[in-house]
Amino acid sequence: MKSALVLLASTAIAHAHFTLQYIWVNGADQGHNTALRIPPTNNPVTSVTSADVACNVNGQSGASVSTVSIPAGANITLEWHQHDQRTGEDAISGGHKGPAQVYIAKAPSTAASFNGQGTVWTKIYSSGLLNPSSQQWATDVINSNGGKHSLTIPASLPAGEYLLRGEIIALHVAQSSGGAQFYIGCAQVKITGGGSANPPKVALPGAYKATDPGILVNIYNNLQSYTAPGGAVWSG
Ligand SMILES: *[C@@H]1O[C@H](CO)[C@@H](O)[C@H](O)[C@H]1NC(C)=O
Ligand SMILES: [Cu+2]
Repeated sequence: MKSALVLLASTAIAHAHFTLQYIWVNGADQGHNTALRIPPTNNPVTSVTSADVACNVNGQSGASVSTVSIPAGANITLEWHQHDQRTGEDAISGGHKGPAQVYIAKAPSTAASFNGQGTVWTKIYSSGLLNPSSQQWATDVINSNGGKHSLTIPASLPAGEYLLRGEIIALHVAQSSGGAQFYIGCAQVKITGGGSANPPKVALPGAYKATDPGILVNIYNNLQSYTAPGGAVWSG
């Protein structure tokens, strides 16, 4: 009995991955999995050249997924968890350290029919190594905040339907090529109001290389600075 429990516990640790499970709009929780393209498992993507880098496994369409309305300039919160719902366990297991980033891509027509492929993604949020002396990462703050982190949708973003892509990169085994773990979740959103900006865009896959200093990196060697992959944040 005891050894079975130990085995169960170690299995849980080995699979302590996570997914994006909730989106909040101006402080209002939209509900579990609402407007989100749900991957089949909580496993990370590890190949930066895979089409799954855009919106995770099975993430190229969302015909049965709703699209949530968001006013431009709104405060959005993304909430991540290891397992379904808010179980009370750590949202992200403590060993998973790294940056959180958010990108947005305008759909040619509906968000539900958009595959997110091509040079379509604008980075609107990035948080990485926050305190080198304590080695505090964005993931540590998200974990202590119940899996949540917030950002502003730029007010000048044009109205229309978009994919909003949250990403957390876990770097605990990133000292080996292919070791970085990309946790990705896409929400289908409809931006209302907005402006006429034409923000810079990158392709995902495309913008990330396996050898980028933010992807192939040893975080256990008193790292003093960290450059997340995908270029600069555009804030409108
Ligand atoms: C955004 O909303 C979250 C959750 O309601 C809140 O904690 C945070 O302070 C807000 N951020 C801004 C910039 O208003
Ligand atoms: Cu994991």
